[in-house]
Amino acid sequence: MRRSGLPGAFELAAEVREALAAGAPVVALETTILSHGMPYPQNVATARSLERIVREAGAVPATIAVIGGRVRIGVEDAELELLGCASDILKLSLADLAYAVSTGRSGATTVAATMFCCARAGIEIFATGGIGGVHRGAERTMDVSADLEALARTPVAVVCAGAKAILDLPKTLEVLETHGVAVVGYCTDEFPAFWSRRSGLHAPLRLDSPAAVAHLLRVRREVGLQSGTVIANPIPAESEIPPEEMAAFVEVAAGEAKRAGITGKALTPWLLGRLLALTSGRSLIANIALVQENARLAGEIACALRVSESRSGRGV
Ligand code: PSU
Ligand code: MN
Repeated sequence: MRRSGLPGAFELAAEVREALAAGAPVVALETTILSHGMPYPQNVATARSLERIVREAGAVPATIAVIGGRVRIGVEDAELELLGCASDILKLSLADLAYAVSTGRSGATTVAATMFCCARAGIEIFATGGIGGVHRGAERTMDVSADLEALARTPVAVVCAGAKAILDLPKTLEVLETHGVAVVGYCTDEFPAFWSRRSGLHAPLRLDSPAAVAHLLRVRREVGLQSGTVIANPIPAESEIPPEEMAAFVEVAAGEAKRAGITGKALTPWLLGRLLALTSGRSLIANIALVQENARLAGEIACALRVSESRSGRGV
């Protein structure tokens, strides 16, 4: 991946720049989950814990956001706080990233925008909660997350807990397959459904160790595939909300959203907020547990990738 010629709007934190230059493992973290996916102050505490977990795994965290029109690859601790509680933080997907830069605004990056920034900066692995996908009723609304478009054309690996059950998961998997995205169940044959370990849907591929995932990523790069990889890591069993139970809550929230006319980029945050209330906070506890687990696995994969590279004599 090229790192040279990083656009002027981009700013790498010193630690991230040094790690990338030395070929040390780096894991990117997105910020929409922080600004628009969880309430304050748990969101900021979670964002901090993710950086700590990535470090404990032996990698350097790079939390990505736009601050005052600058695309920051690695933000300051005080900026995590700002992203977590300021009311004017934009939700930035591919359509809005350059707008935030051109107007000098601050915004949190979605999976799609974070992947784009990773590719520009030369970061190969990033951890999040769940990817966006095809929304229920998309045959009417055409609401398909730009995350799928980014996965189609960005060679970055996204470690997630599958896709949220608020989406149409079968259609989401179909679109990923159409676009040549490698979807890997991590230690599972089933595609996980975010708050639940099971979805009833088969995971297209399966791998069982960070080393095996790292090897796949290396081969994908070597053969020149330009699409992304989804590493679907099920939520830890002790934190999950069983699928049957979650389905009832999702049904209620989705019905309410439809009646309230919530559409577009407001829909995902709105549904997450409603589910928080409907589950009496359980959805948030589950969300925090799964994203922490994903940060840990992403750190391990990033380290394994470096080991496999130095063994092959490729280095960076
Ligand atoms: N996962 C979460 N909370 C979130 C999201 C994912 O646990 O808030 C965000 C991600 O940033 C993802 C975005 O990219 O939701 C998808 O939004 P949309 O469906 O509008 O593309
Ligand atoms: Mn959408």
